[in-house]
Order: sequence, then C-alpha cells, then structure tokens
Amino acid sequence: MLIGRRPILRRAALTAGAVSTLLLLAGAATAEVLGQPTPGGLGLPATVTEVGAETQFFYNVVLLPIISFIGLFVLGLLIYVCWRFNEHANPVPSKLTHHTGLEIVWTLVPVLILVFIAIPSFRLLAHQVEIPEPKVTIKVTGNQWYWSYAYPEDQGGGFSFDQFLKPEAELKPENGDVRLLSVDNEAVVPVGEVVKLQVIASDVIHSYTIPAFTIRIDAVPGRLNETWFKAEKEGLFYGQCSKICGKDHAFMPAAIRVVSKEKYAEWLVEAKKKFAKADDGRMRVADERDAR
Ligand SMILES: [Cu+2]
Repeated sequence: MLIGRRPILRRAALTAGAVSTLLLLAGAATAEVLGQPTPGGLGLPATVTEVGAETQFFYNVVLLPIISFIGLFVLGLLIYVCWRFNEHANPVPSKLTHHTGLEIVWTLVPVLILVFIAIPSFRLLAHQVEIPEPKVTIKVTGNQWYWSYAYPEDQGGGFSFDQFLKPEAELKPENGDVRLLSVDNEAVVPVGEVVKLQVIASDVIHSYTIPAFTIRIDAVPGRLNETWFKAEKEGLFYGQCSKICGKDHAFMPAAIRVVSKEKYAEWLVEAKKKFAKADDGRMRVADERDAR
C-alpha cells in the first residue's frame, strides 16, 4: 500500500512546486509598475519597504508552497480513495475503525507544520509592530469619505489638509492621473526615512492601506492606532480605504508621494503656505458655527 502511494506523493510535491513557481513568476512580472494596480496583475503588488519584502518572502516562499502542497496532497488522497475503495474495486470494506499510529501522525504533522510557520510569522509580526525611531510623524484621520493629514509643527509642519478623490472630469491621464485613485492633495514623505503614521477616524471605522508599503491599519474613532513604513524608492503610491465605511467607501483613495529629502524640505515650506489658508478657513467656519 505504502509503495503504491509514494509516486502520488512525489507527483503532488512536483505539481505544488510548479504551481508556486508559476505564481512567483506572475508576481515578478507585475513588479514593474509601482504604487498602483496593473491590468491582469497576479500575485502581490510590488513593495518598496523592507517589511514588505519580508512579508512577500514569507507568503511566496513559505506559505504558498506549503498550502499548495497540502491542497494537492488532500486532493490526491481523495481521488485515490475514490478510485481504490469504491464499491466495485473494494466490495468488502474493512472493519478497521482505529489506528493509533496513524492518529498520532495526523495530529503531529499539522502541529509541526503550524510550528514551522509560526516562527517566521512571529518574527515578521514583531518587525511590523515595533516602530523604530521615526523621522516623520503624520496623523491620518479617516472621514466619510476622505482622508485628512496633519504634519506636526516641531517637524517643520504645523499644517493639515484634506485629501479628496479627483473627480473623473478633472482627470488628466497624460499627467499620470489614475481613475478612482488620483487625489487633489497628495501626502508627501521623504525617501529612506522612517515614517510613523498615527491613524484615527472622526466618524466611522475606516482602514488606511497602502499596498506598496504593506501597511493596513484600522482608523477607529476614539482610538489612536500606529504603524510605520520606510519607503526605499521614490514614486507615487496609492491605496484605498479597506473597511466598508458607507456609501462612498469606494471613493476615498489614499495617495503618498515619496520624494528626496531635499524635495521634502521644499514641499514642507510650500505646503505650510498653501494649507495655512485652508486651516484659517476651516477655523473661521468653526468659529461662525459656534457663534450661531
Ligand atoms: Cu473609509
């Protein structure tokens, strides 16, 4: 019996390997475009952070082959059982109900697989959760249905602004605008620096997600969540709200532009002037409302 099963095991292992290699290649093929989805893309989107690279390694090299192998192994067993033990092939069924050795094996093997997965998984989790000393801290607030960003004063900021979806009529594809992703005010961060995001919501639960940074963090009213990223490449990176938050949930993209340190310093100066007026305006509206 055991001899008959071995070629099936070997074939299942080979097929699992081939499937995961194909998926890996598909992932590599889409790695060209940064920061936004690619038509016909397969696999995880390209990442520009160390944590992202670790996450993708964990998924592509550890999890995907294991799950492909298990799926194909179980499928193979089912097909074998249907073929070998159906009524015609095996008219007198075995009365066997217990097999201590087999029961120990099918308990122990899954436990060992889980332990094998748990070790790199916890190491990765710690890397994601422990925030290194940040160079830039930004407060991101989720609103129905847009994001707001606040840059603290002691880091050259002292301003805040809202980020709305660009209406379809204003899109300029020749300037790289992307439907349902481009925004009016992009958030800007420096390349190669640790950026800490403090994320909260003003109304309902939203979720701030930028796939290229491999970050997704819930924005919850009354609770300040934190995450971080260190982008290693310059570019424009899009994300979308990832928690169903109301009727315009699909229309509140997030956009972060990663630039050189010099350009970031220039942007801070410009943004301070540009958004100071907006802040005054908002305060004036609030004052008038309070006076009423
Ligand atoms: Cu939302």
